[in-house]
Amino acid sequence: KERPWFRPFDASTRSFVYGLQPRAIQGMLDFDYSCGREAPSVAAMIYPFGGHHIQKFYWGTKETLLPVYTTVEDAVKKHPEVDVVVNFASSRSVYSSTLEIFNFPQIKAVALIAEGVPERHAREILHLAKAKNVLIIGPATVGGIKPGCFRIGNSGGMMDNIISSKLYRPGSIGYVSKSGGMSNELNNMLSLFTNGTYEGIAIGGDRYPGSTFIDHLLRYEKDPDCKMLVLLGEVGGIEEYRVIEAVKKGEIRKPIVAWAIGTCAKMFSTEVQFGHAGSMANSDMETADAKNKAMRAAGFIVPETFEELPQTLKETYERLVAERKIVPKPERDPPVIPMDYKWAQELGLIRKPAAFISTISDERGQELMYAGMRISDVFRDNIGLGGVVSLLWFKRRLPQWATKFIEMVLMLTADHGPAVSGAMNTIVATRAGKDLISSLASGLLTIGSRFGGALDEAAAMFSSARDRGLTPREFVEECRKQNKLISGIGHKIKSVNNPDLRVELVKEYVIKNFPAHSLLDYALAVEKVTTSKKDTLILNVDGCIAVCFVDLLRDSGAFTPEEADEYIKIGTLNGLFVLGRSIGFIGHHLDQKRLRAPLYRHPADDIFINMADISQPRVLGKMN
Ligand code: Q5B
Repeated sequence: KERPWFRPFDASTRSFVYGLQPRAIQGMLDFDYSCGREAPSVAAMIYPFGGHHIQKFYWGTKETLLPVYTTVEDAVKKHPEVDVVVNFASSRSVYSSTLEIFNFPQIKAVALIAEGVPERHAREILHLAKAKNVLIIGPATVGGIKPGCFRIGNSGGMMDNIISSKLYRPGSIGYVSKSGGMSNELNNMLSLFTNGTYEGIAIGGDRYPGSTFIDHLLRYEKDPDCKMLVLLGEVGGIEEYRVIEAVKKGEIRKPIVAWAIGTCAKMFSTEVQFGHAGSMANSDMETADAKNKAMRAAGFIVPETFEELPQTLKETYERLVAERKIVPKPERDPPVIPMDYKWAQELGLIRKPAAFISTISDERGQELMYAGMRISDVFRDNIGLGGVVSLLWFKRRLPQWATKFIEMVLMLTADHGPAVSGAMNTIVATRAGKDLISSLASGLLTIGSRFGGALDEAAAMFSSARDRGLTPREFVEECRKQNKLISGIGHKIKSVNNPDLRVELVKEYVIKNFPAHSLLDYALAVEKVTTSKKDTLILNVDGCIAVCFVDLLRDSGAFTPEEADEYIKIGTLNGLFVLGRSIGFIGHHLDQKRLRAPLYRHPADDIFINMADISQPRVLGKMN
């Protein structure tokens, strides 16, 4: 239904918000809910980028969805009931977006929030709005508020302010000011000294606002539900004089309390520019003092000082009540508005156990931290990849001989040719058309107790045997009796006569640099026993790295015995092979891509296919 011209907003007003402003929209919806509105005042958002989609908001304790359209045309087609746009477009795009909005006659009011709109654009918008009979509020404003009905964007401040200023229900006083901040002051004053705000508009502080004091005061004058007017003017401009004219002509008859801010300007020896673009007196009549004097002379109710404004409001209101022009309604209890979880948390009102605990890194501060070490210090101290692994895996800085050992392991295990199981799978996956991550994952998933993933078990088996006081021979015997292969022993192609030089390098480094290497010595004694049976049963690369790492954990002085045991138990050591070999798997993937290698199909003659053991196909259930 059509609203009367003097009442552009009521409890059924529906609006579009131009721009992605989830916080402001949530604020509008919370206000609506507090007013007891049936439907949210925001019907949709308009945002030219990112395509049509929907966004989720709270409606009280429940959730609701709002569509996002890319054009005003689409939004208008879908929502013929909407007649207000809250335009959050920036100063750069507010002109073009407002012109786009003007193409649709169903839009009767537009609030322009942007600051710094070029005056030429503001004047053109103003001119076009007049021609099209569209009410413009702003630019450079929070907008305004109609208690119990409609809130423009962030007007009225946070929800606790809305509730304490009783903006969830209408009062009887209509005000107009320039500043959004002062509007909040007025809302507060009116809630304390009168029955509250009926409607409040902040026209914005620019020199060419889309609507001025007089436009809104004439509306309030006509609106039978608005009983008393307040004008909060300021130094600069002559808009207050247009209101004086209207009062003089009898166009405004309702009692009007007024004050022009900026009376302190006379205390300065030079002309003062206050916060707003238009708040500077260019002539004597534009000073706040001159305006207050002229308004008083015209019959406005003007206090002597701003501090007296609350008392003046109170007296005027009480007179209207006494004259039965205002009949205060019984107060209703303020609505309970569910508080946003984040906000309640910021206020320290609620607590919740965290679902996750993390103790190794933190990116929330100014600088990324690895186990308490700034990333800039990681580079300043040149701790290398081994140092980073020691921070992120062990949450401590290990001595250089240990970090160098970690780097050595990563370099040694980086690759062992294309024929090993993991590289093969990476290559086959790549040739089947898989991407880098899938091909790498295919290779990594091949790492197991026989291939590359024997470190953890080797560490556990060798240290347990040694800790239990078994001689190497007893250990080998025990495994044989249990029919158990010794993890870390044996290799497909390496042997005593064809030694694995990687293992030789590790041994050499450890013997030279580690403070102690008792488990390595024990493993080498075990190797002597196993290779005496078969020369391929050498201490392999997995086994050698594993026992040396146990020596590192136990004898570096950096770990307690309990910590050392825990790292073995929780499966840390296979991580070394996984990390190192990822380098090689990625290399194989890139290699195959570069070679444009086609799909691989294994030759069938290389597979012995035998179904001879299946005499008859098995039939499950009854056959007709
Ligand atoms: N026998 C590695 O097997 C391999 C024995 C054993 C006691 C053992 C095997 C094994 C434990 C797991 C392990 C890591 C499968 C290997 C790696 C990374 C790599 C790979 C690359 C790279 C080799 C022959 C005879 C049998 C067996 C006996 C074998 N292993 N006895 N303890 N551990 N090791 N994996 O050669 O009496 O004849 O029946 O599982 O440490 O993965 O380069 O390729 O960098 O990528 O096929 O180096 O040793 O030997 O299974 O035919 O056994 O020796 O019981 O005895 P083979 P099999 P018998 S490093």
